Amino acid sequence: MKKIITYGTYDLLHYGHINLLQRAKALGDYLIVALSTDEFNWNSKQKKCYFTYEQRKRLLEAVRYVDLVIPEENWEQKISDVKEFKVDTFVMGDDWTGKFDFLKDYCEVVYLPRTPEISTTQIKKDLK
Ligand code: C2G
Repeated sequence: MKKIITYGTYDLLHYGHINLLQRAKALGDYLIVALSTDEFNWNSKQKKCYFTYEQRKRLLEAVRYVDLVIPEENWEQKISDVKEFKVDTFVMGDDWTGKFDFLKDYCEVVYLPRTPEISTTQIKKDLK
């Protein structure tokens, strides 16, 4: 069974996120999403989420491409996650290209093109 992992905040879940999850799952058989906790978002990514971790987790668990949701609590957990879950491929959108190449010692690293025009920031701006 080929296991894929990806990381993110996934707040105000939108079709750009779904496009990423769909393509990530297509690379294997089992997709793990490491979902940024509220504390990690606030302390390390300066992101204030609209939905709480539990709400964002529930939304992701309802997505057909997602098999497991685990918490992302810090920047340092990726290597141990890859080892613990026996991950074959790490996937991120290409806004992160190169940033996680250190994982190539442990698994395949794939950066997928982002979906243009849509972002949580844009949604919040438009709603204003
Ligand atoms: N994404 C995308 N297209 C968009 C918006 C987002 O493909 N229009 C992708 C991002 O590239 C990322 C995933 O969807 O792979 C989740 O996006 P965010 O929730 O913004 O994740 P981010 O804040 O970048 O967190 O340790 C890694 C970080 O947790 C990544």
